[in-house]
Amino acid sequence: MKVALVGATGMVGQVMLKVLEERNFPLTELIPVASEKSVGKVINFKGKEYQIVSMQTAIDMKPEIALFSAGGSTSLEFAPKFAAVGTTVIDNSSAWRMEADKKLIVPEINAKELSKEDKIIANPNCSTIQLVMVLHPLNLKYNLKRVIVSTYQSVTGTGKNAVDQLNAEIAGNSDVAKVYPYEIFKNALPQCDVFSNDDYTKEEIKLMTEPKKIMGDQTFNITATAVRVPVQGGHSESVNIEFENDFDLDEVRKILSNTPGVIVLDDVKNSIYPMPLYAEGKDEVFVGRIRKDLSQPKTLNMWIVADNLRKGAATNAVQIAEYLLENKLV
Ligand code: 2RA
Repeated sequence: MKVALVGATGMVGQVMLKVLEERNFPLTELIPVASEKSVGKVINFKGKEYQIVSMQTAIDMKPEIALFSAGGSTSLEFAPKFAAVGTTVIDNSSAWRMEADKKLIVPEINAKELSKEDKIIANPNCSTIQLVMVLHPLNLKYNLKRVIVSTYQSVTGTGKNAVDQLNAEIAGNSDVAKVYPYEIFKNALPQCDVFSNDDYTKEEIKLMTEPKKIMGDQTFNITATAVRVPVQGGHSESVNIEFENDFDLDEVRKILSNTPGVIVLDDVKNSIYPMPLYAEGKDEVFVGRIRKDLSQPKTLNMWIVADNLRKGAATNAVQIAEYLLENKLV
């Protein structure tokens, strides 16, 4: 099993290497791909050295799977070229997510949609993945009517340069390349990605469109506000959910506790709730502060936290690859 890793030197690429090793993914050959300036450099995977190669070299090697985390334009140009030689691409960018003929997959929810014919598979946006992991089981039981999500997103979602900006500002060094329009330390920026239609950011539009596709349900309404905060461990989300049907809080907690990949941390008397500092490096989606919305019936508030580089990106992509393998789709 040859696996290409496109974007091997990026933050998500590095986490994918870690996850592939942790989960003992049965690859026989790793083909790391990065920008031309990195070609020839060596990366270490499971104690073995692999040379970074060019995109064309990787395509010519015809890997069974190509894990992409290299941005939308690179994926638009090269994913079809891998697919043309028979490679199945799992792409972390937003390039293919909303294409009608491309699958947008969170394995715990809709992996069964996958077939041998799917040669370019989209990994959802990180803040979407952690949201739908919680919305899906509750939707099945109580029928979603409307969702309001406000996110508090880690700087790791923007990349290494953003982490460097935050750390430099914490150290009092303002003479650092600015990724954001403002200082991020001691601040909260109500802008994740660029502004787009109707004064929503692209991040908010992803949160308002991807969940319906993944869950196969266009019947509920969703609105989002995405905020960048000076945090590194993961994304947090405050979520208000109105259902068509009434619910019982204990039953909600039980449903979520029994959902693979979700951990309920909800004991406010002892200040037990999810936090990015403790979610970092873990693959689960943590949910807490589960409580009735006292302002209206059939409505719930909750707090959802996950490491955006792991379940929000690398782990979800590797889980898709595992599903393809287990079901002989590659
Ligand atoms: C972010 N979800 O957090 C986006 C892309 N990783 O910036």
